Amino acid sequence: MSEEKDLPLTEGEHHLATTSTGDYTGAQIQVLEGLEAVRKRPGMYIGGTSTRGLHHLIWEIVDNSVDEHLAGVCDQITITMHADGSCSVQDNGRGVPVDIHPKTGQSTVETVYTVLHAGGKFGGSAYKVSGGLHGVGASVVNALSSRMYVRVNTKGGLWEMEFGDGGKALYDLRRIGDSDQHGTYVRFWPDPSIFETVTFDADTVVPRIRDYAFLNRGLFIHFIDERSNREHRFKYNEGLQSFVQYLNRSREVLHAKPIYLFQASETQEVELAIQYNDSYSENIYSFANNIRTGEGGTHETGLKTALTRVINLYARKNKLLKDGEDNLSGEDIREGMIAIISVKLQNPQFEGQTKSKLGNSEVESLVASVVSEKLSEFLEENPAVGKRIIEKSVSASRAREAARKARELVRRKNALEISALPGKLTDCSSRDPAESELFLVEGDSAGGSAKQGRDRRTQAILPLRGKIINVEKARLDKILGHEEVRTIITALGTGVGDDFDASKCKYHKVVIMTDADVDGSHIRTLLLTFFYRFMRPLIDVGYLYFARPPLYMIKKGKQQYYAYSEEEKDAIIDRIGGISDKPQRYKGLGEMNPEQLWETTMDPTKRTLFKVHLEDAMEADQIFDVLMGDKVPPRRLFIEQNAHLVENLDTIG
Ligand code: 1YM
Repeated sequence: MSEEKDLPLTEGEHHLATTSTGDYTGAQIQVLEGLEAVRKRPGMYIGGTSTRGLHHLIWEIVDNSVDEHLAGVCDQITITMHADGSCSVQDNGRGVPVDIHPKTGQSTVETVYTVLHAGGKFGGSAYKVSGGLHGVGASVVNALSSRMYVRVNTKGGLWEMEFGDGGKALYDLRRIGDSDQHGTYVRFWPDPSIFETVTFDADTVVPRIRDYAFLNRGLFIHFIDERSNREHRFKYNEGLQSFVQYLNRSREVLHAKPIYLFQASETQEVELAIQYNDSYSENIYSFANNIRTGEGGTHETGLKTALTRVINLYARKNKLLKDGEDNLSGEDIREGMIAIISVKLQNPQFEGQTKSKLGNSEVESLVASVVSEKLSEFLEENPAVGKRIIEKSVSASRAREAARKARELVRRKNALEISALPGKLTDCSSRDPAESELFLVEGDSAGGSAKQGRDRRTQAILPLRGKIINVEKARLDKILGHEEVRTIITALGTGVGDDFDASKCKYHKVVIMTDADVDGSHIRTLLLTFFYRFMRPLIDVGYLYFARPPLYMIKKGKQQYYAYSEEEKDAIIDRIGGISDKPQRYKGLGEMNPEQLWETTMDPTKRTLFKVHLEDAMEADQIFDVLMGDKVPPRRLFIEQNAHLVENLDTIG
């Protein structure tokens, strides 16, 4: 890929590393300015300084190791969270080059970790494919770390180099021994003056590591959390086949063996796995060069077009669709389908609002032709599977017609009720969606407190009684028969499913406010699943939030303190020098009076809201299947693994 042009040094300049007097050279000054820019505006490089941004650091480093795997020269990665708060990543790739870089006059190692570059690797490369956005992040991680240590095994030697204080080299790269190994080890200590928190969270990291292992078959990834002695090893020789089976693990599948297609050439790869289950939802997970493309793109389009064509052709040919009958629609064919498509290309183009949509036009026809050819083959060889898929599609098509009528009915009813607001909604007075907020509140008593405590102008309250319907188990027509769900749809004013229109949303913040207990998290999961399945654009545009109610109120004398986590509670008690009584633990939102609820959870100047991201919703969808699916073993396993998170296990049934 790209060469020295990417370096922010002008053509033909030659810099010496240091002058004999130890003054800074021009090159060093540029380097320091570059890293300083990262420290000034971390958000531009890693998206933010919250816990999300913090974890981003890990992926920036891991991506370089994964790139080595893509180049075919690395099959092991170890990621360790150390007891001192640092994180290290080790691979058995070629090792970052240790020679002097012609442009900077410094070692390539130093250059990689201190020079910001725009994209692509330096120094030419033997890459078949690469993340495209990747390989640029090592210096960013260094800039945002208070310390970084790099060790490289290459060319018969063992080398090390260290940086401190936001990326400043502490010494030149030095050879410290001989070695017959090859690989790179990087350990970094995130800078606490940059990040809101510097505590890595294993639960955030592990699912993503698992995804990496699924997407890169044969790659062994070892995760170690030294703080809790937790350890995971991932390696999937079957790649996406294993991935789709994993995603379906708590569902009844229509065919045991996934449909699996793979085609690779020198410069590109298409890998696809499909497995149908007995649910009514459609899930396509797409990736380009290991990056999740949540907004879809040309690979998804190619897949959908070819799938619809092949299935219809097959159905006609085998008389599963009669002559007078209409073709099956794409949606009907995709009901109950989980598909994972992963493409690897030389120059992926990422587009869209969140740069998560694949734009390369040539990929559409590539994927379509792979699917057409290989799927037809598969169906010829597995007629029983073909028959099942088509039967399911036919029944989906009938149900869709019924749902259309039901929706129509809901719409007409609304019109008749003079845009009647649902009875339980206490609306805000503002009609400006940009400043209006809707709180979905668990339970009537909390709803009551919220109504009294709220800002009447901008905050609307909708209390939800009991649990909302299990949307996984029902098609849209059934779901619309459920009052709690209809109320939400009417309140938002957006329509639902195919009719959903985010631009009609009356509130630009829809805040899910549930208790901090097992029931609360269950209701939250149900709601998230509903939004994920039937109002996904609401998540895409960033209108969906969680409130964060406190877990404890701590009283000392006349002073009151609120704690939002166990650690915070302990810290407060420490700070105020102990307490006389046991701190009060809130059992639920309903225990808070209106003032307390306002000041801890609703007041825009004090509260914390979490924006729901697509991954959260996807995860909820998964957790939900595990909790509610037909299969017992995964549910038991989940409960056992998460027992430490919940207080009262009985409630999950
Ligand atoms: C724990 C993190 O960074 N591994 C790593 C990085 C590189 C190479 C190998 C590598 C790349 C190339 C040639 C190439 C990088 N090299 C560069 C640069 N692990 C980790 N492993 N030889 C080795 O791209 O051609 C940047 S990253 F620019 F120096 F080539």
